[in-house]
Amino acid sequence: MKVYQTNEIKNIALVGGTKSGKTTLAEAMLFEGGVINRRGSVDDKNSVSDYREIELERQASVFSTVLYSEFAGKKINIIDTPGFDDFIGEVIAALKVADTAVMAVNAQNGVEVGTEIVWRQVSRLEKPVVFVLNQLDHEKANFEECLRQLKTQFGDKVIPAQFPVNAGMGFDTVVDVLEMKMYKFPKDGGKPEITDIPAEHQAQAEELQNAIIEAAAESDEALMETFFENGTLTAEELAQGLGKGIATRTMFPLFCVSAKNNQGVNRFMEFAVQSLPAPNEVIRETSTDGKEFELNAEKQPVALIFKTAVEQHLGEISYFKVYEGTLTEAIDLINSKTDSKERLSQLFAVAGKNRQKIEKVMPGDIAATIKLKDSRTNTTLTSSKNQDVQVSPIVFPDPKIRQAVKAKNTADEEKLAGVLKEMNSIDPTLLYEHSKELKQVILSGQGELHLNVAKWMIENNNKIGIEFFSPRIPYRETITKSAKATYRHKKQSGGSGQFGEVHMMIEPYYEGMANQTEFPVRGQDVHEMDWGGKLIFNSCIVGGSIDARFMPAILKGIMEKMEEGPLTGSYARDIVVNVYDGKMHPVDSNEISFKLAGRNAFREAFKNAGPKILEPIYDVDVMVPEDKMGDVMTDLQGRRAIIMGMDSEGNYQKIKAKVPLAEMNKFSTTLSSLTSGRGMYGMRFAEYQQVPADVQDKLLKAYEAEQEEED
Ligand SMILES: Nc1nc2c(ncn2[C@@H]2O[C@H](COP(=O)(O)OP(=O)(O)O)[C@@H](O)[C@H]2O)c(=O)[nH]1
Ligand SMILES: [Mg+2]
Repeated sequence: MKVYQTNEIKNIALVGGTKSGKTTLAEAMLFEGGVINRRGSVDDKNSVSDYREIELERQASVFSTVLYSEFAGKKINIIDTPGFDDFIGEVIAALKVADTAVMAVNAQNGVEVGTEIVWRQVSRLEKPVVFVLNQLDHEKANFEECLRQLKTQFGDKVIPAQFPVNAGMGFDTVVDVLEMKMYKFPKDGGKPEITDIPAEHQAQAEELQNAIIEAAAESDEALMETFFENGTLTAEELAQGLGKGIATRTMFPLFCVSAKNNQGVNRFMEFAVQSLPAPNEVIRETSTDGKEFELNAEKQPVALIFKTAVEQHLGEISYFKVYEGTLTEAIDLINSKTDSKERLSQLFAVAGKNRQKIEKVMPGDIAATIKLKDSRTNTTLTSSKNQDVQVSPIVFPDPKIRQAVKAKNTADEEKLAGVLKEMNSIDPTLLYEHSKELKQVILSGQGELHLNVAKWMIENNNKIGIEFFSPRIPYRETITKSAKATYRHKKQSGGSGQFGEVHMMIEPYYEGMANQTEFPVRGQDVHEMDWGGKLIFNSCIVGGSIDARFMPAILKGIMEKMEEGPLTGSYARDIVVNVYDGKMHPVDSNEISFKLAGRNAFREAFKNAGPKILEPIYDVDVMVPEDKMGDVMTDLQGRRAIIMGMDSEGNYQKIKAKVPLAEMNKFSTTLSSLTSGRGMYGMRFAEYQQVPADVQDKLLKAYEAEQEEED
C-alpha cells in the first residue's frame, strides 16, 4: 500500500441507529475501494465488520470495527460503530479520532432513537456531519418524510445533495444536485448510467441546487460576495464552499443510497474524498495542557490508542491515530503514562479480519499494531519521556447500572478478577471493583445489554460461569443526639485476669462545631474515615483514671465498631467520642481489655444516641421525550426521587432529580420501556442522607434476620 500523506486521508465514523445499515454501507465502501473483491452481508454472517462470534450470533455490531478503503488515490479510514446506547463508549472513542461523522439514517424509519443518541455525542464533540439516507430500496422508504424529520430535529443545516427519483421497491435512480446529473444504478451496483436531468425533475433539482449553493457560500465571506455578485457559484467554488461548510459544521449534506444493493455508494465515496475534511482541516486535537497538535510529519511522534481489542489467534491489537510525527515500522516509543518502552514492531492498515502491513504512518492517519506490552485504550505513545504530549483523553460516560458478580465456581474467583481487569482496559465503560465494604465484586456499565454481553464473553471466551445478583447498598450509620455509656470489661480466668472500664459520651459531629463543655477536652485525634465523614476522639480524662497508654486501645475498639456499625454492619461516620472517665486494675488492665471496653461502650452509647441509617443519594439526569414526561415522573416519584428541576431541550425534557441508589434498580429497563427506548439518563453520586423511618425499620429487621441466620 502506498504511504498516504495527511491531505490524502479522510477519517470517518459510521454512526447512527441500529440496523440503519452502517455495517452494510462499510462493506460496500470496502468493495468499491477494491479492498475486498466480494461483498459479504450481515444477513449471511460474512461481513468484514461484524465478524466476532457475539456479533454473528446477534447479527448486530457490538464493538466498533476499524476499516479502510482506498479511492481515487486517497485513503478513507472507516470506523463502523454499534448503534445501541449500551455501547456508546465505542461510538465516543470512534468520534474522538474521526474527522467526520457519517450518520446513516434508515429511509423507512427516519430519525430514530439511535440517531438522536449519537447526535448528542457528535454535537458535543463538534464533529462535522454528513447524512447518508440508506435503504431507499425499501418499500416503505420515504425521502420527503425523512428530510422533514431530519430538518425538524437537526435544523436547516441538513441539506440534500441528492434526491431519489424512485424511492421504494425498484429504487435505482437519484438526481445529484452537486453535479446536476441523474444517476441510474444497475440492479446490484456497478457503473451507473449518468444522464442529464429530465424535464420533470428539473425544477426540484434547481431548487435544491440553489439551496446547497447558498449554504456553501455561507461558509465563507468571500464566497458569499461572489455568490451575491454572480447569483451562483462555479463548480470549483461550490466544492470549496462545501468543504469549508462541512468542516465548520455550517451545513450537513444528505446523500441517498441503498447500501445493500451498492447503489450510490461509489458516488458518495467520490464526494467523500473530494469534499470531506482531511485531518488537518478540522478543529485541532489538543494535549492535556491545551497545546494544539499540528500534524507535522517532522515532529516527534505522538499517537493516541483509541481502541484495544483481542483477536483470536493474534492477541491484543491496538488501534491508534497519529497526531504528530511519522511512525515507521519497528519504531520504539514510550507509554506516556508509565514511561515504559513500547516497540511497534509491525504496523498495519486493518479492515476487520484483513490486515495489510504498512511501513509508515503519517500524521492524521489511523493504523494498528500488535503485541504492545502495557499500553491500552486512552494511552498516548510518544518518543521521549520528558515530552508533555499526552493527547487529551477520550471522556467516557459514567456507568448507569451495577450488578454484583460471582463466579459459579469459587475456584474461578481469582481468574475472574483477572479477566475483568483485562476487559476494563479494553472497554473503559465496563468497570469493576472488589468492594471490601459490600463484600461483593461490583460490575458496572452502560446498560443491561452491555453487562449481558460482558457475561457472554466471560462465559464463552474465558470459560468462567458467572452469576449476577443485586448489589448491596453502601449504607452509612450515624447518630443524631448525644448519649453516655459506661462499660466494664472484666474477666477472671485462672491466673491473670482482664480489666478495663470506660465511660464515654458521644455526640454527632458536624463541620465547624465547638467542643462540648461538660468534660474539658485534654487531647484530640481527628480521623478522616476512608469511607467519608469523620471520627473525633477526645480524651477528657482527669486524675489518671485511665492511663494515657490505654487510649490507643480504646480508639482501636471504637474504630472496629465504626467499621461494622451497630445498626446494620455498615460503616459509621461523623461522630465525636469523649472518653471522660474509667477505671484500671493495678495488675489485670491491659490493651485488650480497654479495646473491648471501648468497643462495647461505644456500641451502647451509639444505640442510645438516636442512631440513623444514611443512604447514598445520586444526582440523576433523565432525558425524556415530551409526551412521556408524565409516565417517567410517576415512576421517579415511586423511587422516592426529589425533582430538582426541569428544562426543555428540543423535543425532550431534561429532568434533574436526586434519587436514592437503593431505588435505582432496573431504572434503565423501566425508562427504556416507558419511552420505547428514547429516554436516556446519567447518574452520579451526590451525598448521603438519612433514610425515612419506615425504610430504616426494614433495614434493621433485615440485618437482625441476617445476623440470626449467621449465628
Ligand atoms: N433493503 C435494504 N436493507 C438493508 C440496506 N442496508 C442494510 N440493510 C439490511 O438492514 C439490516 C441491518 O443492516 P446493518 O448493516 O447490520 O445495520 P447496522 O446495525 O447499522 O450496522 C440487515 O439485515 C441489512 O441487510 C439497504 O440499503 N436496503
Ligand atoms: Mg453494524
